[in-house]
Amino acid sequence: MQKSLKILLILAAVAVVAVAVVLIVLGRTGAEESPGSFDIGVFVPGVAAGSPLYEQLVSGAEKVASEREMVTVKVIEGGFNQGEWEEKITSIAATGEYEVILSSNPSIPFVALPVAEAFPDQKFIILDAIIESHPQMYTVLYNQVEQAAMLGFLAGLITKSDMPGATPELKLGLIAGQEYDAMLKMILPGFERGAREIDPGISVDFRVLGNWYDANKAADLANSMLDAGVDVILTICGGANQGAITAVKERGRYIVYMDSEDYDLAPGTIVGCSELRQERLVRETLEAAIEGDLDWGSNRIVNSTDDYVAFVDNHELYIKSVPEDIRDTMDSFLKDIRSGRRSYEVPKYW
Ligand code: RBF
Repeated sequence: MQKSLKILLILAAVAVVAVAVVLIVLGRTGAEESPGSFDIGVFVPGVAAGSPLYEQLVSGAEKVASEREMVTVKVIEGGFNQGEWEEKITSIAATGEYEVILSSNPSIPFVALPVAEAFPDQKFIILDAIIESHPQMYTVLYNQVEQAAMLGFLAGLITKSDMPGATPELKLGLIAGQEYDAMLKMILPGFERGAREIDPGISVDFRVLGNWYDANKAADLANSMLDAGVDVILTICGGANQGAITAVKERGRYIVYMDSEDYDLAPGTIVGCSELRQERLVRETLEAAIEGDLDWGSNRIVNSTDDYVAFVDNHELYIKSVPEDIRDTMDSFLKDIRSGRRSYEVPKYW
């Protein structure tokens, strides 16, 4: 009886050791695989749908993951309550899973500062943003003076034209989701500068929505501008853009659009798009990070001469909607910008 109990105990001990060995081996295998993998946490500061730069942020990262076996992407939408963003980025960093947190928006380097301090191994790639020098961050700013100037120049030509929606007043409009440095130091002044190259008497009615989603309020703002004689509106308010576009379309006036080639959203109403090649920038930057070639702590400004900022003039709806004489004037203006003969400096506002 005692002997069989002993045998039973020995067998149980052997079983425990065997299970432990199996678990250790499995664990090792897992640990051996992870050093080769590159995991990217994409933090969308808002929601991706309807915000062109965020859509490109996600698609660029997903393309990189689809091309490289060891790369994974997890997209986390931060939502519209900006007060929660730091906490959400903290919980992404706290997992310790992501080689890089990728995001896009001028406020994110500063929202992420305390997170970087709490997690000194966490790296951040932040596009559409700039921070002086932070060893855990890499930022890229688009020259949006230039981007907005291209649209201002076109809008100036249209407001002076005899196109059916052009009013006698020399008034343009800009609707912004909120006020922020890139808007006040680059986009608004760039839009005004481009327009005033056509006529110094052109004014820009600047309105702030207060959020990035309220399409009804964006329509109200657009309508009040249209009532005052505005004929071309630049709308930069994310998901709320649709409200402004619909209002402008109903009144037969015009929209110029930022960040993506979106003439199809409202053919004949959207008469100019200046694109940011964010998807390309996401891909190039992530590839450099994966290869270990990214210069952490540095920043970069990209523009038209390197084709990260581009007016889309080869789209059939641009050619169809905008009269030939205006397109001809745009042509030579764009040639000057692309070649660097005409340039718009980014003022150092950070
Ligand atoms: N742009 C969007 O299209 N959608 C957004 O939800 C959005 N949220 C923003 C939040 C903050 C705090 C800031 C500073 C900018 C935001 N932008 C947003 C603007 C975006 O960064 C960029 O300036 C515009 O898309 C024009 O290129």
